[in-house]
Amino acid sequence: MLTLINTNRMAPLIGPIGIDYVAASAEKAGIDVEVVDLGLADQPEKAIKDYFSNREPELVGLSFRNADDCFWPSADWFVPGLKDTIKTIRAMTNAPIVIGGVGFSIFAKSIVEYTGADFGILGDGETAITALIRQLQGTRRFKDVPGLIWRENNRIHNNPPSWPNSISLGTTRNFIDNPGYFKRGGQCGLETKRGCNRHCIYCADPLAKGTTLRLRNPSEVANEIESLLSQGIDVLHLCDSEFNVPRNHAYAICEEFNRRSLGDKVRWYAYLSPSPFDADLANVMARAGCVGIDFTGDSGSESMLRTYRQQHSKEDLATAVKLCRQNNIAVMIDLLLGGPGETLRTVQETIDFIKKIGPDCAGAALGIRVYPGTAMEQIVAEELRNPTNGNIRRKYSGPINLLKPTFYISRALGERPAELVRDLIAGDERFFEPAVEILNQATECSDAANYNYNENLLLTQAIREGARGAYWDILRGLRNN
Ligand code: B12
Repeated sequence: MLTLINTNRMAPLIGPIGIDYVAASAEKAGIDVEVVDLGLADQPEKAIKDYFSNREPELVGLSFRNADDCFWPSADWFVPGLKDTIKTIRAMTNAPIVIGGVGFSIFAKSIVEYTGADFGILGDGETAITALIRQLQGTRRFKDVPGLIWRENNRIHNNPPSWPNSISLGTTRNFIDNPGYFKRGGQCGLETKRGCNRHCIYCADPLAKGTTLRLRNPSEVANEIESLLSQGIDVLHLCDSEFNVPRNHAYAICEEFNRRSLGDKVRWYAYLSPSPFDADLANVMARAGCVGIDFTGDSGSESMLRTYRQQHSKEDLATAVKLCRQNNIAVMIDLLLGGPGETLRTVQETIDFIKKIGPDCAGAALGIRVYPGTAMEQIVAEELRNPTNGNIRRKYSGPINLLKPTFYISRALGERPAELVRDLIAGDERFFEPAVEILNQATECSDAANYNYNENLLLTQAIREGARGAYWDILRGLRNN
């Protein structure tokens, strides 16, 4: 038997859809699966102890979604909590422990090392988990399990993950309590594809999800929506890195939704790149039920867009906003301020530009979380050779350790970059402002301009009172009241 444990308790709660997919795949392979959901448990430690007091699984799988909250100056780090959870489980069972999940996959080997877990699976879990169980039951040829991190002779080995050309996932979505999550989280998720073939300098998605685009059959995706609808879930957030990459797949998905008139029954949100995005795509998305798009805008300065290796231009952003307006789609632009080469002038240019093109809201995130294996890591390594480098922000001391939340904010923005950005925003309520850093502590931000969803009490309360939708859209509604 396989026991899968969800470790993500961040409120508002997000359903652990990775567990739904992995569990469905293991069950299809003939493995008994049980799920322990710490996200829904009042007392997680007690839930673990109660469960293992009368169960002895062959393998315990932990799903680890967020390694940290990726938000400066909060910089909340969850890896030590994962280590504690593993300690609690170890005290109750001798079963081997494997960790998976997107947060895990970014740092796979380091997290296995740090937590003392037996195994980890980098990337897709569906086929890998079955392969691992079969090896545990048989010849223990661990090198045959795709993406497996494993220990032998006091060394930790890591197998290359497999990123198959296409993926087929379970559509019944009945291993986790999706209705419970819908009630507490405001929206549920699903994927139409995996992987991202772009090269943005800061992004961890290619590491955790692979660079090969793996598409799902549109009819399978629509079946999944119908399963969720039958559970009473009619507000969704797609979990693709960028829904419109590739554009024609997004179009085909929407056509299938339209063929089944799903647009009349569900409202959904998605992350998109500002390019490729055209009138036909905007129109087919709106008809298919899309009510809100969060664009990876990054910047309104052409030079910063090139630095980030984005493929879109400022004009693409302006067009994207216009097309959303024409199709009644709420539009959010996510900014990433403070990257290499950012100055007061480029920030000013960005904020002025966003004000001019007028999205419904814009997230003014300040500070780039530096991930190992990205181009940002190389830039930081290069810059650290200069002893006067002042671009790194972190809450820990000692050598730079990218497993811990480590951020980059261009020192050209001065000692108080958040204040500078807030001054430029000048109270424009469409912006979610960066939090101010006070004496190395984050301010308690409890207003609707707080765009960190980590333990966001205002959001949690709004959802409890019936709000549904993407978090930015719920917060936008609160600000407009
Ligand atoms: C969509 C999304 C959101 C949506 C979620 C909407 C929804 N209804 O689900 C919203 C906007 C709400 C959101 C919020 C946040 N997000 Co987010 N989000 C994503 C995104 C794009 C997809 C996540 C997803 O569901 N993927 C699909 C599922 C199926 O994949 P999966 O969970 O990885 O599972 C697979 C494998 O990992 C593995 N697996 C999973 N579990 C297990 C267990 C075992 C045992 C095994 C073997 C395998 C395994 O198999 C699964 C199937 O192949 C990812 C980036 C990405 N491309 O993944 C970021 C991402 C996960 N988010 C991230 C962050 C930081 C956050 C926030 C903390 C931001 C904030 N400060 O507010 C919050 C956290 C919210 C919460 N309560 O947890 C980061 C985490 C980075 C990190 N440092 O760890 C990511 C990676 C983005 C990034 N690159 O920065 N997010």
